[in-house]
Amino acid sequence: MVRIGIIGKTNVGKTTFFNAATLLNAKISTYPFTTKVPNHGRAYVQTLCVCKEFKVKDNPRNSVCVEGWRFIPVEIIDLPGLIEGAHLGRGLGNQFLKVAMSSDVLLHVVDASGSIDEEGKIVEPGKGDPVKDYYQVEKELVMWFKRFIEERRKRIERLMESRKWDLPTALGFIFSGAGIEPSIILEALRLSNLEGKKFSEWKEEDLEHFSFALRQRAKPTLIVANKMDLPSASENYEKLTKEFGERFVIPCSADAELALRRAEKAGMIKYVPGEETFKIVDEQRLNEKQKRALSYVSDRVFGKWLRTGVQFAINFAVFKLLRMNVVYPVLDEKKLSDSHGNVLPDAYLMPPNSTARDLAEKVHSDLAKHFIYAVDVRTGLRLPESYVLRDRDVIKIVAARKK
Ligand SMILES: Nc1nc2c(ncn2[C@@H]2O[C@H](COP(=O)(O)OP(=O)(O)OP(=O)(O)O)[C@@H](O)[C@H]2O)c(=O)[nH]1
Ligand SMILES: [Mg+2]
Repeated sequence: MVRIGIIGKTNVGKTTFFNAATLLNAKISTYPFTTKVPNHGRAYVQTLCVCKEFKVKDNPRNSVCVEGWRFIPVEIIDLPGLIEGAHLGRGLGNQFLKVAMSSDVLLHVVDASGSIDEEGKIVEPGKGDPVKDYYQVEKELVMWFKRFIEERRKRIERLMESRKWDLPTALGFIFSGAGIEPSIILEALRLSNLEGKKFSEWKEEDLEHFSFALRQRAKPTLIVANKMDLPSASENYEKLTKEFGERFVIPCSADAELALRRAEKAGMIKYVPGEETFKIVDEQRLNEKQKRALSYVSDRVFGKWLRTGVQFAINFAVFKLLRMNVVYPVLDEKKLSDSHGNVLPDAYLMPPNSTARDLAEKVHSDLAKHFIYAVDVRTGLRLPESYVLRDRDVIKIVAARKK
């Protein structure tokens, strides 16, 4: 399953984002370091389902379809807040940096309203500096990589000597727990101009440059500018987009999304996460406080930023940063069903350049073993096992019957 890690300083709203995305009740508060251990949960990435195009009523099994939107599960991890020195074990230490590094993609949440100071304590909105906060946390991540290699220098050298491995292979082995492939390591070596340099001769600054490059290449990251409902956030949002580019900064109000999902769960409103509107089911059933809260969300979030940003950030991370494609395997190409008659039962997230064979492998290893060919259900064309899957493909896999 795709794994998304939520990182950032303390009190920026990581747990609020996590709760909104998963609708769990992990502890939220204005005290610094409320979250003490990582919370794991299930969130969903949203894509336009193919059911409308095929004009069928689907019965999803591994995912959910709400009004033509397919929601596919992903794992999301809420981490304790990071502070300066975290890589050395300061604050809650570095044990959870390892958890962050096991994610495929990171959401770096910052407090765009500037309501936290350098230590993460709540201050008057506008006083804090989210650009500075971002760099502080980033530095910790780079230092974590550096320290991780530093502590394993001898081991890396031994691996290269005894197994006759080149450096990318040895480092790939060391970083296999973090899911970093040798090809990424090679890219980082090139980026830091260290491709030709002997590892045993690396200086401190070489290690630093390489760690910086590896951090950039290994874990694609989206900046979530949170607390956009507060007035002081607009100015900081501009600063953030100027510094990091508009594309990679998502305006967000995690608090608003949490309120909407709770209201939806209680049957007060109709709201599909990711949509740019919500509807009150029955005005009479709301008390004054609830009315005020919903109108706050309407004015301060939807009116200004179109959406709360929670679902958008998850979608962007999975589809734009990881470039995942959604593929629907079926057994019966006429009914678009599995063997039990479930229509469009599964939607899989497939990494870029995955093939028909990779899909077979994902469905069942037997299907891959006895693979004969695949069929593009839209066109009826036969596809070889090397066919590169595209987004929204509906695929039937034909395998030899087991003897
Ligand atoms: N106005 C506003 N406040 C928010 C938003 N999101 C979170 N908050 C508030 O920010 C404070 C901190 O939220 P948490 O979700 O506990 O923050 P955290 O980043 O998980 O903090 P730690 O676990 O201590 O690292 C709480 O008072 C939240 O209600 C938002 O979108 N808008
Ligand atoms: Mg928290």
